[in-house]
Amino acid sequence: MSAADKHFVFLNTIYSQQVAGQRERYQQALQLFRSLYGEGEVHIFRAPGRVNLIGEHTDYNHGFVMPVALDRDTVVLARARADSQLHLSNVEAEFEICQFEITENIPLAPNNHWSNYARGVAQHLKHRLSRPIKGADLLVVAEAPWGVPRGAGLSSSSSLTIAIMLALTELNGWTGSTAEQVQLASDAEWYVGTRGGIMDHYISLEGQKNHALFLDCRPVAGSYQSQPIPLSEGYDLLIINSGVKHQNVGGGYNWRVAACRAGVGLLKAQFPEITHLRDVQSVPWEVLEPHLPEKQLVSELTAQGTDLDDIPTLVPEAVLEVRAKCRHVHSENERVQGAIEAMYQGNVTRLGQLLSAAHLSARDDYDISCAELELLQSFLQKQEAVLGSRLTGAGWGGCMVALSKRESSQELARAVQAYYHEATGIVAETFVCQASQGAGLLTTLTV
Ligand code: NG1
Repeated sequence: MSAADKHFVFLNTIYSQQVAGQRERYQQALQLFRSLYGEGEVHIFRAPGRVNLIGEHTDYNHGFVMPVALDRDTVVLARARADSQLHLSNVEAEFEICQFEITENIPLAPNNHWSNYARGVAQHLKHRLSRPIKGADLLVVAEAPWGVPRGAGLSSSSSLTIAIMLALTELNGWTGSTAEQVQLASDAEWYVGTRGGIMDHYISLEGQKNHALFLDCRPVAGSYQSQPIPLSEGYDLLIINSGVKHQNVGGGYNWRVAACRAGVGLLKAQFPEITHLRDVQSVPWEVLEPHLPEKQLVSELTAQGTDLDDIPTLVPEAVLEVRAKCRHVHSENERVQGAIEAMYQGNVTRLGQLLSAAHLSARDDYDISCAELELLQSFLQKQEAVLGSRLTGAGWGGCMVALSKRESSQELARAVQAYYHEATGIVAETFVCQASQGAGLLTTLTV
């Protein structure tokens, strides 16, 4: 083994395939770091994206999810600075270099600038430190084909947020529990504008090789319960990217968060103690339904006491589909519980059925599908090799996940690509999910 190879032994543990390509990726990044920031010590951090097997839009309702960490990731090279500036570069030229001072109140950069994730992390870390913060020189490495595809429902934003958070917290000697780290990252994404949940940050930190993670998103005594569940032998999770990009900073996502909160507000008349939809999970849906209107105006909901003030883009004249949105959350939590049972029993047929049922609920009740995803779903549902399939992630584009027989996955990938290209003119990226380990500091070396 050469001296250079010794630095990269961690690659064999993390990546199951194309290790030589990964080595080249890391080496090129180190060279670029040196040319941007000069010689010296460099820490390398990595945070994976995720595919969510089942449990969509349940996390911010304190419900159940079942994500898998991917081997597609964001890598951040970092060095502490003597001042409190953050200098941010990216291996991809489209992301412009920028720098800012880390204060308690960092202004958002306009037009959804990519640096906002770093700004969010830096500001919220500053709030947590009782001493002056150290700035950093950072280089972000998340280019295709190794990075998490962006806007594809695979949590590219959270993998970026987590990798930057690990860098800044390590350089500043801040050690938090997993729940505290998750909270910091989640606060950072709220700063950017998504009123999201904690699933993506948790799985990015806690993912395990060859496993999905069942996660209960309700905090108990300041931490979360999770359980790794082995992925079924002989079956693959095939990911198909529709190429239709989505963004959560805006109406679609946040209005659904609002509809769920409205449901909680209305159910409080019968169940005064509840704070999230999860708190009525054990109540049969038939009992809940009569208390939830099909549609209600935001102005009426706020007049009745539901707090929706912090939801970006929500206007008083907006109409929220409260009943259908709550029904999805309630039924999806049941499906996740069914999926755990099916996985433990090795009942892939049942697991597949639950995935397909989750898609219908996401499409009809949560209304987060789109024409391109429906084309993919109708094709996948007809394939003998597919046990079940669904849209994954926030929706409105992004990816499908199909549970497929391993011996047929490659053929299926080619067939779905050909069909989709013929129908839409879009070349869909497809890949088999390699469940990877969670985020961390990989190594420290000198360039
Ligand atoms: P994606 O798919 O990466 O946009 C978003 C939220 C999750 C979760 C899912 C839907 C963030 C950072 N991510 O993920 O928390 O709510 O949608 O299940 O808010």
